[in-house]
Amino acid sequence: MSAKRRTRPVGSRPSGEGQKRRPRVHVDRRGFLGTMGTAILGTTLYGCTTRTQMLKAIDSPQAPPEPVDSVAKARHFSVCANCVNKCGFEAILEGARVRKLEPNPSFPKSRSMLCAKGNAGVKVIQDPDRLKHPLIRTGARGEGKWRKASWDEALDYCAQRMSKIKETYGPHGMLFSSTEGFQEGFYTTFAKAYGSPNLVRHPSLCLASGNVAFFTTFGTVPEFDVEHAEYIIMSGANRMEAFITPDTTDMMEGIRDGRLKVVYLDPRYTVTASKAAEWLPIRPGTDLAFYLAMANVMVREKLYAAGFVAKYTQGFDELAAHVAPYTPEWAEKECEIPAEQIRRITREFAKAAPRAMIYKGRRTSWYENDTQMRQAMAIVNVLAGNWDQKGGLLPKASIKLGKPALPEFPWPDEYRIDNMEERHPLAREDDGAYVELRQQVLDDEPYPVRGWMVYKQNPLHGLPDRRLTMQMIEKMEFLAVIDIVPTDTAWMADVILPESTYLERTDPVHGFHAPYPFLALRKQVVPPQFETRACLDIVKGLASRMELDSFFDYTMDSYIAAQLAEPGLTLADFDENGVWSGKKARSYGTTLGGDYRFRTPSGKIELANERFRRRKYDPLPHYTPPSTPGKGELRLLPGKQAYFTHASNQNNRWLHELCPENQLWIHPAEATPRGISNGQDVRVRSHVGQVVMKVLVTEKIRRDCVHMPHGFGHRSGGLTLARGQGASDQDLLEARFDKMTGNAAYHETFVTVEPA
Ligand SMILES: Nc1nc2c(c(=O)[nH]1)N[C@H]1C(S)=C(S)[C@@H](COP(=O)(O)OP(=O)(O)OC[C@H]3O[C@@H](n4cnc5c(=O)[nH]c(N)nc54)[C@H](O)[C@@H]3O)O[C@H]1N2
Ligand SMILES: Nc1nc2c(c(=O)[nH]1)N[C@H]1C(S)=C(S)[C@@H](COP(=O)(O)OP(=O)(O)OC[C@H]3O[C@@H](n4cnc5c(=O)[nH]c(N)nc54)[C@H](O)[C@@H]3O)O[C@H]1N2
Ligand code: SF4
Ligand SMILES: [Mo]
Repeated sequence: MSAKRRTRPVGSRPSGEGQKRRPRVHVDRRGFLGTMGTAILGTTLYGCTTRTQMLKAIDSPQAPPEPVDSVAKARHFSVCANCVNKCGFEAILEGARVRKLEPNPSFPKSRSMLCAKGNAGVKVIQDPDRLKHPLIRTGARGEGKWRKASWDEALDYCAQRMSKIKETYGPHGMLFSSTEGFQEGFYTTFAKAYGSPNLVRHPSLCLASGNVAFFTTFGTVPEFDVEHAEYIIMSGANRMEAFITPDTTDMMEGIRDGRLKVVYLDPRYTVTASKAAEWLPIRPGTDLAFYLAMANVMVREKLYAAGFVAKYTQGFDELAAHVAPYTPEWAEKECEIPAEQIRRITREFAKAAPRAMIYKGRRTSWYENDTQMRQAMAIVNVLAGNWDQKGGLLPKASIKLGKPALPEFPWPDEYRIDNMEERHPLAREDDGAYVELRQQVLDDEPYPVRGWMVYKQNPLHGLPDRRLTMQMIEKMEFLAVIDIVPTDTAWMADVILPESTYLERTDPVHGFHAPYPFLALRKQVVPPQFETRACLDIVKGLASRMELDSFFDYTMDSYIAAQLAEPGLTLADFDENGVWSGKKARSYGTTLGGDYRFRTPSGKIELANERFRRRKYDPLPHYTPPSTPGKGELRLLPGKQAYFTHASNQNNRWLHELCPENQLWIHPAEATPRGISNGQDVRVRSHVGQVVMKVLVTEKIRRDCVHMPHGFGHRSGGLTLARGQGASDQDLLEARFDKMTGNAAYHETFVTVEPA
């Protein structure tokens, strides 16, 4: 074990979710599709499902509604939780039953959009497979033998086991992991109160590298004013299928109205590619070359915003010298986009500036040099002078909320097992680096971790190389999962704690940044079904058994009251439409003009990155070519589908019927010589695993890669619809990560494909 070090308290670094009948609310096909918005209708799921299947699914009969009192009509505004976006909706009830979810047009972020997943929220409550009461494992791990337990019994069991872990291995012997959600803060409070430094969240599987690159350039992670942009260049940010509100809607409307040109780079012809003015089928892993060449052209042809650069930025001369060799002709050889096209696009982009942007994207867990690539994107934005301008990049604005006072968290007696401070000093320490953390746990390095609690996360599907996650699970003396359905990870647990779904809970008030700061309330629509509880009640139950009550000296009501006290609001402020906002418009230019000091070492926007330099990284992005495939190998590119959120709703009945399984996309020129024809089963092999799945032979993908929609191939015996359908990319992906931030690198795996 390493020498004991006294470290700062967990979470101390602020850096860097008698009845009359009334007419039935019948959810017919038109109704279901009508609320999904144009973005979804544009989403033809290639090789996923047929139109007939889709209509059949939408027409699926529901249980007949119970008779209701026609006078009982309440407005149930709340907030979707089926993905990170948290769109607003209004629930239509019949009696105690949720019949339909409609978009809430007053919700600034999502307006009249509620996607297929959001609509299918109705089936989240009604899912016959959902977790209904606490379960304690009786058989071998993964055998699927459980006994139903009371909450008292399950919480006693967890508290005893967690206390035992603390006694035997110290508080750092317990790992807490979670993915974002409005109640996640209660869970992380519990983890810190317990005293473990080992809390790991989803950002190192998702957006850590992009956030670090933009944060260190601008001193904040900007918002992107897509609504007012006229020219957007984006790399693989598949906004028409991987939704981000309001960007998806703003982009759709901008294109529809002819005021926005989108240039989209992706080795795959996605739905976003189909809506873009230009699709550039870039060679995978070479986007950095493209952006360096853009910077080269802007500097050489003096297309950059010279006044802005002189006044607000630092490092221009260094950048100019750095990008001099990165000409479009050089880039053409790397990314296979003609030099003249790069030059023309750069000129158009500069002309449209400041209403022009390089869109950062959200999932940036791509390659091992991802931070450098995103830094180049940030630099091109700086050269365009779009900072704090209409149609450009804006500083994040928010409404400050209050919080009940908490006691101080205990000092952990060990440092984090993933040693963020030394390995990834620029990434957010509290979020951790999941891929490396898993390896450290497997190696007992520098100390053993033998307990793991998982909240709202499915590590067997979220992390690359499932085998390693299984090994980590097998190492655990205690594994508890808090979820709403029996996921693959839950299936391996010792104890499963069922949370009430988002429709059954009131959550803390949430502050949003886009399109302008506003607050929203996720308000309980129906009471909790079965023996389920909200996260706050679950962690309170644990805390009270472990003498940690002082961290939870509040109820949901008093917590919300403390939040609202700060802006001087009450719950009544949300009555009208579930939303509160002060000034209903974006602000521009708040950081410009005066003596504003950017939160960077130089106090300016940094073209040459001083935080990087201080940590001995290159202050400017150097190009490294992508890794090369072995003979007959193709690069595996995972990605999202419009109907699913990661691995979380393939078991939702409506969504399952729309698309029961995933298919491997392969170009005909690669399929034919391998004797592969459309629809057949193929064996896909990587250096760490293999799967058998159906194939989609399509010209919508470059020859040098294959694509596999993420989130399928479930194995849990509790998921009756999703189990055994399609294959999981995590069986194939290697445990690679971005060197600077530790963010997973999901696009660094090569596979072979052959008929099965
Ligand atoms: N190969 C590959 N891997 C990826 C990605 C990829 O594209 N390809 N994407 C990455 C990205 S961007 C991210 S953000 C991560 C996400 O990784 P995860 O967060 O693990 O993803 P999900 O599968 O959405 O898991 C969320 C879990 O929360 C549960 N849940 C839903 N609602 C509730 C609730 O109210 N309470 C509780 N307690 N649980 C709830 C769901 O049932 C589900 O099991 O995955 C990453 N992993
Ligand atoms: N429907 C739906 N919407 C979602 C989610 C979801 O699971 N489902 N998840 C939400 C979350 S947490 C996130 S992080 C975002 C993710 O949003 P995105 O990042 O837009 O989603 P992905 O599908 O993971 O995008 C990866 C895209 O990059 C392309 N790509 C791969 N390699 C390269 C390359 O080298 N260069 C270029 N230019 N492109 C490449 C892939 O072909 C793919 O189309 O979506 C959010 N919205
Ligand atoms: S994008 Fe869809 S699933 Fe995500 S919050 Fe919005 S409606 Fe819900
Ligand atoms: Mo994500």
